[in-house]
Amino acid sequence: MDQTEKKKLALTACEVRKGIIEGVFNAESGHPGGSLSIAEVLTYLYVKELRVDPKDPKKEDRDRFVLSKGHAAPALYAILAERGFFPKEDLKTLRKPDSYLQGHPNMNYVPGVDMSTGSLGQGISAAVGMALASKLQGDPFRVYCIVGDGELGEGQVWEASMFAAAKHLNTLTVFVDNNNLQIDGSIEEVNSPYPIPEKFEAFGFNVIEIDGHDYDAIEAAVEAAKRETEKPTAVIMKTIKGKGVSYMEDAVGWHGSAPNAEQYAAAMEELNAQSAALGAE
Ligand SMILES: Cc1ncc(C[n+]2csc(CCOP(=O)(O)OP(=O)(O)O)c2C)c(N)n1
Ligand SMILES: [Mg+2]
Repeated sequence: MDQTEKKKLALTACEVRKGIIEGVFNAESGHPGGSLSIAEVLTYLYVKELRVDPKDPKKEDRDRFVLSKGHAAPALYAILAERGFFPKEDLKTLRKPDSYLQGHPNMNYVPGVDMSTGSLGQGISAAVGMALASKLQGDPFRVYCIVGDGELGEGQVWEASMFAAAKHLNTLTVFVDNNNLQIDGSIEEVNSPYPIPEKFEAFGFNVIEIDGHDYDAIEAAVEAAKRETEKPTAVIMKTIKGKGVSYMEDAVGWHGSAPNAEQYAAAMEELNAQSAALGAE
């Protein structure tokens, strides 16, 4: 990927991060940490890869995306707004009683959302069903799904994975956001899913390990998954929870709490500085 393209993606990821902070600050609640850790992969998918049309969000042969870790909705809303599915201004209505942008994504109200999620473990099962539907129709679309590393503690993830491999669902790519933290501690302390790559391999997946903040690595993984003809692909992404807002990085306390006014100002200042360093006006 050339430097100009990388810069463009990085600028978009900065906008996604600002959208996340804007949302949770105005809501006075929500999940900034696990939203910030997936800004790069979401940006890559929605800017470069997914065949989706904001003017026709339910187009039948569109690629599907399922945010299985549904609490990271602020990140999904921010990239959907960037991509033109709805106005960016609406990000400030996150979690307000009359808003369509609730704390977890609802496919019935939010343009661009393919699956309602929030109960961990269920999204990947829906994604597997979509990939099976695609296969039965001769593979007209691909399916992408993001699961959390804490979410791997849900047995349903492994039932879905076993089935995906058994049915040779090669159009399915599952990204694991391995930020090493879950709701109230490190994933090792709470209920360790390690070693993650070996588990997906044992379940019959094509497994790729990457730095989840590196666009070249994300691109290479997505392309390798598209070349795979037999197996579903699991991309295990090493990431930093809270990435981009220094005081939130790798800090478990920012899983599910909102910044106050002072913290909000500091976060926006930092993100604006990142955009400026990339050459934004
Ligand atoms: C079935 C279910 N159990 C519990 C929760 C509450 N919960 C929300 S987020 C979370 C931790 C998830 O950790 P992880 O998957 O690592 O997410 P990330 O670090 O990416 O935020 C939990 C337990 C839930 N949403 N669904
Ligand atoms: Mg996690």
